[in-house]
Amino acid sequence: MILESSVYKEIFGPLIVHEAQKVIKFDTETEVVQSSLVNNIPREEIYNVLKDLAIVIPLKNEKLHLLDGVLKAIPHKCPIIVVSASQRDIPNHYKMEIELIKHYYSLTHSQVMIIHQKDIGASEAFKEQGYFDIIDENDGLIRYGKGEGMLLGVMLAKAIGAKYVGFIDADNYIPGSVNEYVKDYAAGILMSESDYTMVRLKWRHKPKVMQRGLYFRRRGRVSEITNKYLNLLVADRTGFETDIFVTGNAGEHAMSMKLADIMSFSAGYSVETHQLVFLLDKMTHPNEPEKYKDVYDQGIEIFQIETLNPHIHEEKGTEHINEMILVSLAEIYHCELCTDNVKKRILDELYSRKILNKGEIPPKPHSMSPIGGLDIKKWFAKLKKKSDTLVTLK
Ligand SMILES: Nc1nc2c(ncn2[C@@H]2O[C@H](COP(=O)(O)OP(=O)(O)O)[C@@H](O)[C@H]2O)c(=O)[nH]1
Ligand SMILES: [Mg+2]
Repeated sequence: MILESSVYKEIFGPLIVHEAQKVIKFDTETEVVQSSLVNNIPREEIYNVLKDLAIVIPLKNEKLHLLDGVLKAIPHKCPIIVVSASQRDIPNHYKMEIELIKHYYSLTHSQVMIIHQKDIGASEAFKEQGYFDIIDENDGLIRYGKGEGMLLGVMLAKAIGAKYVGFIDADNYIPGSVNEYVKDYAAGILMSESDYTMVRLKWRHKPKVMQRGLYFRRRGRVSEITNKYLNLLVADRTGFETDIFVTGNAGEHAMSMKLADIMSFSAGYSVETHQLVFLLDKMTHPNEPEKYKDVYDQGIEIFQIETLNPHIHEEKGTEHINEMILVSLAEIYHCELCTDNVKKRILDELYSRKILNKGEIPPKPHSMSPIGGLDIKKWFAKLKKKSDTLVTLK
């Protein structure tokens, strides 16, 4: 794959944030490309990474056709982990997902596991380790929420020995784009000089159906706003305006397990913004710097890759968009780095969009502490022993 070279980057403490890099040529071999403007990452190297890159698919009542396309597009060597929050009463959507996955496995023999987010064993395994951040007080099981599903997926990826974990949403209409996303993750991982790596994707276009045909939008409604305030958060602290962050809501992203171990996840839909806010907040001013010596020595590299494919996913309506804006801005509003000036501007944004009434402030997001300290072997053994929904096919 030929990507634009990373020419510009900004450094905040141990964070090295690379400017967006476009995919120039999707599939290349090992030939030398004579240009300092681009970076060639040969197909062979990308394929070598795939077996260590587990793909987590968070899934909630999506169309089965879309899940089918996503599964079939993920490269064969990547272990797949589906974390489902789909309904189990009539009609039992989870049962249909299992049927689909079994059929997929019988045709491909591609390693795959599926678990329901309300799995009894999964909650027992967390509780045994004293980890309650993910537990729902009402039923004692794991809470619903995208962030919670992702965290469960990370634990399963770690349990099966994956070195990297990437996330792909289940509601994607273009299987070919899914195939690209996984390889973009691998390319980012290969570009990194640190063991602490994150690769976030920025889609090139998001097509909309208009009266005169398809219109290829460059920006999404939510991400445009989130990115603006993320950049403002940094600018207000450093005194230098920036537009470095372009992936504040990147649902499609991957990270090394070493980074996942020290990463906090947030509840629900704010999870992607939370990751960046958490890294800015906690890593630029860590409470226990000695704990993060290796992180400081190596740095945390954040790549933002602009995909070749357009992104077409399920449209979930204005209410969902407003919810995303609210929870993403709430992450920025409540972080330690946020200044009074940025807080005021966030409130103005939310009031003018009528997402909040005047005088209200965004609810404080719920965050879940890093999982690096948990005993993964014990966790997995407990989960398997008590599980009532896990299906593993390999
Ligand atoms: N496991 C799990 N997945 C979820 C949950 N909520 C949403 N998802 C999935 O997360 C992905 C992204 O959610 P989506 O509603 O499409 O939001 P958006 O694309 O970020 O606007 C989709 O595949 C959803 O099915 C949840 O509570 N648990
Ligand atoms: Mg979606």
